[in-house]
Amino acid sequence: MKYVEKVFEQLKQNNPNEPEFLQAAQEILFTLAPVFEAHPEYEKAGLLERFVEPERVIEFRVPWVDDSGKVQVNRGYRVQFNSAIGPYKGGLRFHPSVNLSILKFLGLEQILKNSLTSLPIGGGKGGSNFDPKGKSDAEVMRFCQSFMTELYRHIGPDADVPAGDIGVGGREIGYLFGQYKRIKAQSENGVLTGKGLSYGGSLGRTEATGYGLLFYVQEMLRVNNMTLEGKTVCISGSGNVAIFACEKAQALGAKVVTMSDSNGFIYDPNGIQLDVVKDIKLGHRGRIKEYAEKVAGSVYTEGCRNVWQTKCDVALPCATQNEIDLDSAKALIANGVKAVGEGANMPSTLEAIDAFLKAGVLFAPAKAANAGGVATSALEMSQNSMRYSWTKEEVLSKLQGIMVNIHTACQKASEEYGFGYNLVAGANIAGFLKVADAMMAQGIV
Ligand code: NDP
Ligand code: 2IT
Repeated sequence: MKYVEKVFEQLKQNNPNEPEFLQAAQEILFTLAPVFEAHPEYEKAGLLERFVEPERVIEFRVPWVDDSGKVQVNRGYRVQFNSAIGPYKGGLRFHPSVNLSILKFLGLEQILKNSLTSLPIGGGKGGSNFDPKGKSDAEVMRFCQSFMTELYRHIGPDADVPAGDIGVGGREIGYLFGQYKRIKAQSENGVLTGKGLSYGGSLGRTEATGYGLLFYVQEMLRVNNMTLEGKTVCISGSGNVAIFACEKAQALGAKVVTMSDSNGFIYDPNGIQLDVVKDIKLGHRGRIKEYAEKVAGSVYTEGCRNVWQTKCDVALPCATQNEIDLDSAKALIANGVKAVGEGANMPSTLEAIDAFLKAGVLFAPAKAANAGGVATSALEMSQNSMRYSWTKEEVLSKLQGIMVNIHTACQKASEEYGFGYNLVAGANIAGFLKVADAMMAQGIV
């Protein structure tokens, strides 16, 4: 049995109840097989067995009191997966579905994504099964304060630097930072990223993941002699990533016709009016359904999965994991989709990715295509260390350079290891090689 197969079999036995983690590991491990053939010393060093095992997992109780005076208890986590190339770095997700399987899949992806940025950040992820939806600001604040009262002892600007993810945006980062600073009585603003501009945040971080996705997709289309100009684009989600993906897609001349939330999706044949979406989602945390009530000619459909039945040239899943299954992929392919760019983490199932690649659809995998968010987080850390800040133009121009470089690295690694133009394999290999080199240099730890 090949090394990667042996390690994957063992991983399945060790983690039988973690389907998302195994899914992410399977996709990564099997594209790494040629790397281990070229580097037999990696197997001797038990590199892959160590790579798939988090360095540390922290799980804790998060008690808080709701507005009615009732005690609520949630579960908090931080997965400190790999620190070979820098402090653990990765977002916090607050969503009722959060469990260890989901955070370990996200943490594993994050190691390679962070490596691809070429910046010195290791991989981590955390969060809670707390649901911010429908909670008052005061409840969210009390929850964040309780969460940080445990988390603070495990993080720090040189140890582990959390940021946002689903359910964690500027409001939550503000409350988390306030509590960290209060406990530590130190001005360590590099401990979190995604901060407000008045207390150490970086210009461009809010837009970075969505804009970065479009910079990556633009480059992928360019090397395949296409552009976004005049293309019809379907986007899922209507959160941070989706909104700024839409903004940049429109700026590049595409027509975005869908957006969604967990209840359903909107279709606007005239092109989404983003100011209306921003008003609904950023203005008052409303539901996407309201768009159809406000914009004539648009339609709302209940159920978010059906969004992928819409005819489009480019699909940008920006909501959550496994939102494109094989049936959705088949529908997109039948409708003539030319490119898929993953804004969300692991939005396509393994079967869906396979179908896209076999059909010759250009496919930009999440760990490369959505790396702009964490890359800009690392730029925020740099600015915090320098006690200086760059202009928005400077940050976005660095971001664009990073995204183009990631595409080049993915293409090069894929071709070098015999996969042709396959950005899934290329992202895994290019990301892994740097981590592997650092792990080999640091001994058996
Ligand atoms: P937000 O919380 O801002 O938005 C999430 C969006 O996705 C909302 O529209 C939400 O709808 C929808 N959504 C969430 N869960 C589900 C679900 N189970 N089914 C259907 N729709 C769902 O999060 P982000 O925009 O930050 O994150 C979106 C994706 O991008 C995630 O996969 C995240 O890991 C990834 N990502 C985020 C980065 C960042 O910088 N923020 C960086 C890189 C990747 P509803 O409001 O109804 O829940
Ligand atoms: O999945 C991701 O890359 C993020 N949620 C962003 C992490 C970060 O540290 O900015």
